[in-house]
Amino acid sequence: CQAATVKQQRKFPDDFLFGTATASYQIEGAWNEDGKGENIWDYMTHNNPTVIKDESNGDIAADSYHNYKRDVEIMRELSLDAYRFSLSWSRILPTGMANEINPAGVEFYNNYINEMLRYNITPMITLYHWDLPQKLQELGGFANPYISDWFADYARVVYKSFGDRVKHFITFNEPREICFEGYGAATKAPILNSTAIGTYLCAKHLVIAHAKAYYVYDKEFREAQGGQCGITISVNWFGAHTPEDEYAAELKRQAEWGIYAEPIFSSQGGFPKELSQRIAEKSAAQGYAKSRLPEFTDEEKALVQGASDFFGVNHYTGYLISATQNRVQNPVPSLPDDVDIGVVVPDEWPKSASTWLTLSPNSILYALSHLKERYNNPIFYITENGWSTPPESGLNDDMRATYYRAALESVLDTLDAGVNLKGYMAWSLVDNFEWMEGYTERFGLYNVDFEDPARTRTPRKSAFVYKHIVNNRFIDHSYEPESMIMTID
Ligand code: PNW
Repeated sequence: CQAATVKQQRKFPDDFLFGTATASYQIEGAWNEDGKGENIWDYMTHNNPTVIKDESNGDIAADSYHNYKRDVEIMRELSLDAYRFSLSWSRILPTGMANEINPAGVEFYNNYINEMLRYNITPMITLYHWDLPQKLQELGGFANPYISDWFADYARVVYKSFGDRVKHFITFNEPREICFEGYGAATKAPILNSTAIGTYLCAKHLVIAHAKAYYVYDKEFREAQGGQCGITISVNWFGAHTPEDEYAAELKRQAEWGIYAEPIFSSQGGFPKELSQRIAEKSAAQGYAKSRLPEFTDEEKALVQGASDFFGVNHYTGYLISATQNRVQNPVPSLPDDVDIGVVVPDEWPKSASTWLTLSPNSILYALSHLKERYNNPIFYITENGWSTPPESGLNDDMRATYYRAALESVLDTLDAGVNLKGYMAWSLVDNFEWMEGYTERFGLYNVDFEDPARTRTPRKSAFVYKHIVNNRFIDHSYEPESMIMTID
């Protein structure tokens, strides 16, 4: 019918950036080559291998350190406009401190960037995607307020080395996963499990570190380099299960992303109000002299507020939040106990290979419309979005193609709703080390053969589907690849 045809022909703007994303520890390998220092994932996986589901690690991973030219060739096969990747801090600064730069590390990233630029692919750099130099962890990592100075010094080296050619910098990938999973729980390195205050201490120090790195760019480099500096926050959608659950859903949103977004993007600055109040009340009842959530000084609040040129959003899924149903026993005290809500996932939402990831209809539109209203429509990039399959499903990944088409329809709805969204990065270019899940879950548009020393990459069906959308700027739901042979257009 007419209406359906019109909908199918909705187009992505010509200047909309389509790309894919990866992270250093998940793809590079070469963990101790050419002067790279040890990071917290090297340390944890080597000293505590059983924390990873298949007891694997990123020592070799997809070996992108030696395959970077093939990776850029894949970007060309996919007709990508952009590529988001992260830098390994300890490859550039082996001890984490800026007094000693590893020239081979800088050279590797120069080669990688120059190879992308040769083919007109816009590089987007993430400075920190979870692989802290181990030496800095030994000093407390994000629990030490000096992390903000160490990070700003590292950022200066990065802008100075690459900013002549790279115009998009993202300071941190996913503060929630760094702070809650790494410090407040034990589900990411450094598995501190400091449930009472770990998340909150890290949150404060991390947003200050972001702001200091932002101002290094703003004051020392922007004029000469003319780029942008932002942050990527994981924003899944948390909707109310029933109208009575709206407050519970709001608390959950504040605990998941508001705690990092509000200090930077809100007009008043500081931590989100309802969450701060809840933590203060619980802390008092638990006998603490002060709230477990540290406050910002006025000076810190002013430093952080407004310190970003764009809002990077990693979005994968949605959940329904209930004040009463499905509540679980959490450690006391902890962030989950402070929030104390239940999560409902309807049975009809298709399931991926990851426990946390279902296809939640329209979740991109819900999440980004909410952020647009709350934070006065800043520039947004979707810096990650993707779907996992089990290793045995190989190159046949119809469900990933279904997921990407649904997600990109939601992106079109989001553009129609007036959200200032400038690009979309699929997670991920190739299969890689999926953190605590090792190699048991695959996110790649390309399969990687991890048994093969060459780590051969082969396109999945979804790679052809994504390429077709990128090339044609619309979503053809009936497109089927004619063969599985990929070429460069
Ligand atoms: C992201 N959640 O993490 C990371 O940035 C990637 O490194 C990772 O490989 C990818 O997603 C897939 O997991 C997330 O619980 C971790 O909603 C957890 C969630 C979302 C993203």
